[in-house]
Amino acid sequence: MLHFEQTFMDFLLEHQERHHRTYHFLILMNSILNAAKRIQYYYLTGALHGNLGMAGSVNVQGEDVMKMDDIANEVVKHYLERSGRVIHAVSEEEENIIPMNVEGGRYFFYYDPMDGTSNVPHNLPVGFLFGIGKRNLDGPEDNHLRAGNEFRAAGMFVIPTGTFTLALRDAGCWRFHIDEMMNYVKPVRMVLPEDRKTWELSFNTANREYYAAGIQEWIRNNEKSFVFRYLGALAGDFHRILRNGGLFMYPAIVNHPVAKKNRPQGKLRLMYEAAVVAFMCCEAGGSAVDESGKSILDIVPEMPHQRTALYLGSKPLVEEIAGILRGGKGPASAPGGCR
Ligand code: AHM
Ligand code: MG
Repeated sequence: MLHFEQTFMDFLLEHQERHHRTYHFLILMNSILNAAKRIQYYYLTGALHGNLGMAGSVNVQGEDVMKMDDIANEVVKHYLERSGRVIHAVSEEEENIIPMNVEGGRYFFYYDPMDGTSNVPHNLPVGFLFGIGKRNLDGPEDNHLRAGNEFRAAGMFVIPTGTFTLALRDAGCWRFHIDEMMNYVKPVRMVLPEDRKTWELSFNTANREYYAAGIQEWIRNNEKSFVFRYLGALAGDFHRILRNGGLFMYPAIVNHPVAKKNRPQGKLRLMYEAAVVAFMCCEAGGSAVDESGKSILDIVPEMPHQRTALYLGSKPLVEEIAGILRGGKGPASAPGGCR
């Protein structure tokens, strides 16, 4: 008996039809899928074609650029431009906002084409993360950088494992797997489990002595209750949390003995890393806050490459952490940190 899984595109067509939406978002998503499949191909064959090394340049973040960073960025830009639907894009790999179809476009696109680059030389999992905002159709558009709570959708591909997770505003968070025809298929709704049995903790333990005192204390008091997992690629680490529940964190570094190694603003980038996973996490029933205990989704970006600390995952844990970070003060945003 032949068995056919529903494809991502069929899933999305049905969703758009049910909600009386236009085809523009479908065209954009088709371009994103094309980009992801091409990145997947370059990454799978990267070791054979010598693409897993350094590019020899430094990016806007002051980090050494890898060949795969450049390849993935070019691929995404190509497909976004071709879609004709993007007003402007923000890429981790480019200092300036990238103008696209400024007059006729409909969406704003924020992306990290190759997240978790320390895994690249090993050909281990990396991510392609993106958030999508939309033009104001009810009045004049000021082209401001969208906060997470203005996103219409956000998603991540874990490459090369062939998984794709997409959250649609007020319509849940869905996971797909790539099949032998390179189609993403078999939608499964992701909801963070309430049962603590599977909950995990995920953070770079090498930094723990440099976190704020309250966070260090929380770790000491709680770590024995959880298993510990850390891949070093946000997409992969969050992928696990979405299924198993728990807490991913990349706290601010505030107690490093070498002052210049402190990162009071955190490490991860707001627009195309933290806000993307926060939006997905909220659609899956979780939440996310920054170092002041404020919802990540409420942070209005002032700069495209702004950084933030990130605490992300199961609501009870994020709430507990947020309470510590707020120093006993009331919630800085909606309970749970979601819309
Ligand atoms: P990148 O975009 O330069 O790869 O950095 C972002 C990554 C995240 O994917 C990951 O969660 C974190 O940085 C890992 O940092 P560290 O190596 O300090 O643990
Ligand atoms: Mg990144």
